[in-house]
Amino acid sequence: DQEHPEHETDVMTVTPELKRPPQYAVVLLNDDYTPMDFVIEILQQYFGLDLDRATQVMLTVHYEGKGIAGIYPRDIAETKANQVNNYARSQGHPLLCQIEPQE
Ligand code: NFA
Repeated sequence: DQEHPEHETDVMTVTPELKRPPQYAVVLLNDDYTPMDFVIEILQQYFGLDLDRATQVMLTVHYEGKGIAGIYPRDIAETKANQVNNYARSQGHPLLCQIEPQE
């Protein structure tokens, strides 16, 4: 191992991936009809953002077309996206939530 010092580095880079599952971004998509206040409430209630951060993310979605509400393991990301889509539909809003694998 004197001749192969990269083996130590391999251990340090591989081990953390065993502890942390693949991460997925829960992404909100812009539309022309969902009220801004409704999106802010979603971000606070489902993703634990405070009012200032929820407002920032809502405005990013509004002006850039999409924005990340939170990052989670796949099962949690899927559940949150489904809950948001179901709740938005139940309130008569077209807001869409999707998940994207994180690089
Ligand atoms: N674009 C929506 C509006 O002008 C607001 C909105 C923001 C919708 C973020 C969806 C997501 N009322």
